[in-house]
Amino acid sequence: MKIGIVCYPTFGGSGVVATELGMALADKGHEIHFITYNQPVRLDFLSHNLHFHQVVIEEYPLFEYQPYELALSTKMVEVVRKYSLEVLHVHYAIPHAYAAYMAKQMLKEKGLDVRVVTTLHGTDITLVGSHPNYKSAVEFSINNSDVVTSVSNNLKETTNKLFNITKDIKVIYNFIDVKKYDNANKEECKRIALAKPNERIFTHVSNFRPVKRVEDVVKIFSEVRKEIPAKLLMIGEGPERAKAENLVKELNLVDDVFFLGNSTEVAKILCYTDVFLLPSQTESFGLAALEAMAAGSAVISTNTGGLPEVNIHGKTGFLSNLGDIADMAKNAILIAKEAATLEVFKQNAKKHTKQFTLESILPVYEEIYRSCYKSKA
Ligand code: GMT
Repeated sequence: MKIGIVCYPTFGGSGVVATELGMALADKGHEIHFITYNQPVRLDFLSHNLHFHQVVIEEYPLFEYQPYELALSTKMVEVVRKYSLEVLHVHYAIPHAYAAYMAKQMLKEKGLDVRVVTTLHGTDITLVGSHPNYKSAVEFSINNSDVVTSVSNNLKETTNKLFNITKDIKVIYNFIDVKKYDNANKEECKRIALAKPNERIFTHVSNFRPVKRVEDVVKIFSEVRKEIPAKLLMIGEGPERAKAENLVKELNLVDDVFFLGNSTEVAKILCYTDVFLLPSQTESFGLAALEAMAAGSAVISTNTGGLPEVNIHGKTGFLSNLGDIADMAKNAILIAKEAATLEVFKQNAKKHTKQFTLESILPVYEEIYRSCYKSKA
């Protein structure tokens, strides 16, 4: 099949899912065209079935804000026509579903019928999409997509609560290529480079936006550190990083907390991890937690959004109320203190990820594209 994929090319989870999906589809012989403003960070051009079309925005002094949606829908029309694409799969509703609707209408005028699949990822619904500034446009573009999917049951329920949705939303969980995270016998996983043998390694990976509550990560670690020798790895960049670094200094943790910035080698870093910390305000799914679990880390998270669908309380880790630092620290210590307990949680976490494999989720997306093809015939 010939499919256009539209996503944010950055380190965010929606871009990662879109990129991994596109690469896996190309491996299976489908012709995949990424349409976005930069090459997606995890895009690896190993397949001749993969193409990237850059959306270029010309700066014009009249515009304080450049009209990205216009350039994006124009590029979608151009690529669909040139490569005879049948489906546009847009990840993250804002502004992608809206731009896809416009492209579809423009193509209709030229006698072409492209199908639009919209995948809702989280903040496009919860924090941004439902804001009065965007709500009508987001609702309209969801209802006018041919197929709508969401990455968790919780996100589906939330979407139906916040908007007047007339379409059925199909839940398709996020997935990972578990092979990429399987560290058994991996030579490069030399945790001794970061921690002493008696120290536990805690990790947080995010884009350091306020929703991730990175200061809570530091506070939890500070409590843990009082009880057990440990190190904390902070992976990612974003607006809250400086606050987290200041807190680390204030709490005298500079020797135990490392800020490693953005990384394209998350799997390598996760191989050292014992416990992953994700105290988010909300998380539609928590792909970062799933990646950590696949590498064999237990997870301490909040119980918000779709996190309970990924992190199983008392089995793969623990869930706590938002902001309950004491409870998250207590649970982290319970997991990490004794080697035998830690090992049980780590193994459970790894096993649980078998429900979210690329092999099981990819055919579900393929079936959706096929249904788009069939309904056109
Ligand atoms: O979490 C972020 O800040 C990035 C964001 C995105 O859209 O790139 O992630 C959302 O989509 C991911 C992939 O589906 C989910 O795993 C994340 O839970 C979700 N983030 C939030 O809901 C805050």
